[in-house]
Amino acid sequence: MAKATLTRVRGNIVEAEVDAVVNAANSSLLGGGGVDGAIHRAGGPEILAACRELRAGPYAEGLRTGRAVATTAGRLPARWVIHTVGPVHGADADGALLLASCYRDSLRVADELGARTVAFPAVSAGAYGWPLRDAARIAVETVGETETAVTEVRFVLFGESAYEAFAEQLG
Ligand code: AR6
Repeated sequence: MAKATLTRVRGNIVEAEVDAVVNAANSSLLGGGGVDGAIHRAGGPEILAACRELRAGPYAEGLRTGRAVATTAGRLPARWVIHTVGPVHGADADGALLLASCYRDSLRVADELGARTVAFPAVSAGAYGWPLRDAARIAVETVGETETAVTEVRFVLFGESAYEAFAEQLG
């Protein structure tokens, strides 16, 4: 095990040519807006079908905040989607720990899959209201200190301000 190389690009995560893309999902695993909506739209119905199977089986209660689980990536260029549930900003005293856990658990799942390249969005920094600068700091610090067989973690940022926030953390 080693540490991944961290990179960042502007763009739409559904287009990322990586082994696995991470989805900023919600605990229902049944879709939503933002990254989640874009992934299901571009990846097609196979992803939702796989999520429904998870809900019918081991994830009957949904996916807990801070945890991650993988499905097929359907028609996306990636092989897998790793769904993780970020914390809603301000909803939990240990929200920062939960946000760090999203990155750590997603990398654990990536290692189980044998994924070597993984694209992350800025989890929790959209609908869930996490301030971008802090979201970027937690993302970069956590990935930077996690032992993994993943060789590249690519942060795929939609807006200019998200890109700048990650650029500042990555130096
Ligand atoms: N590619 C890359 N980044 C994106 C994309 C995209 N296609 N679309 C949005 N972003 P969000 P959250 C950025 O709201 O805060 C959903 O409804 C966005 O600008 O997707 O974790 C889920 O179902 C922001 O910087 O995720 C949940 O209910 C970041 O990605 C809830 O939203 C995350 O924004 C999760 O909220």
